[in-house]
Amino acid sequence: MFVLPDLPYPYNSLEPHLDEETMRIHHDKHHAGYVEKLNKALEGNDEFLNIEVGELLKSLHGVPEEIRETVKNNAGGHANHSLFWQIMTPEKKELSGKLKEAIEKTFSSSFQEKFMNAAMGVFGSGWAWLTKDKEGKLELVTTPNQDSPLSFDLSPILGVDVWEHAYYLKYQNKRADYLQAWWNVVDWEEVEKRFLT
Ligand code: MN3
Repeated sequence: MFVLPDLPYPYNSLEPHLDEETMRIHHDKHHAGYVEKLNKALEGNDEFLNIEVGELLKSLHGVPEEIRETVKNNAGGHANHSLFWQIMTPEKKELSGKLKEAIEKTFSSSFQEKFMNAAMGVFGSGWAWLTKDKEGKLELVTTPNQDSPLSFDLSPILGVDVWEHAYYLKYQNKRADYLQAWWNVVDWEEVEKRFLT
């Protein structure tokens, strides 16, 4: 069975950037819902309940067709949110080291602007990602709904949820304000760790 991971910090600890109520609903209702629906969809297909969610997303073609779309959406929701909680922190962390070098080499000095543009450009619900491929090459990608870069053989190392449920309570329709605030809670140490593994 897939299990909802605890938030690695208190619900209110990302304030004022991300508010407690949003974090509670987002984690306890939305993320929990993906996990619950994923387990339910896979009832009777136990071989898929005992693998990592990332492995499941890479092997969707093997999932019975009648549940494949439900599994894709909810496994994606589970994997995407599990990463999202991990790459945020209440402690201010700066981009540095090997990741900083790689980002500057790939995107020159305008990484943040390019990432923001990608996130602002997602029409409707979805995610913006910084990914690395098998050669370690960085790329900015966006996915609709709960699609995961893992399904395209890309490892997400940073991602931001631009579904309205991620920001509407505090920022209403102002996605740009949410994204601007979100940079303050990005855990660059964790992102670099993911880049180097
Ligand atoms: Mn979400």
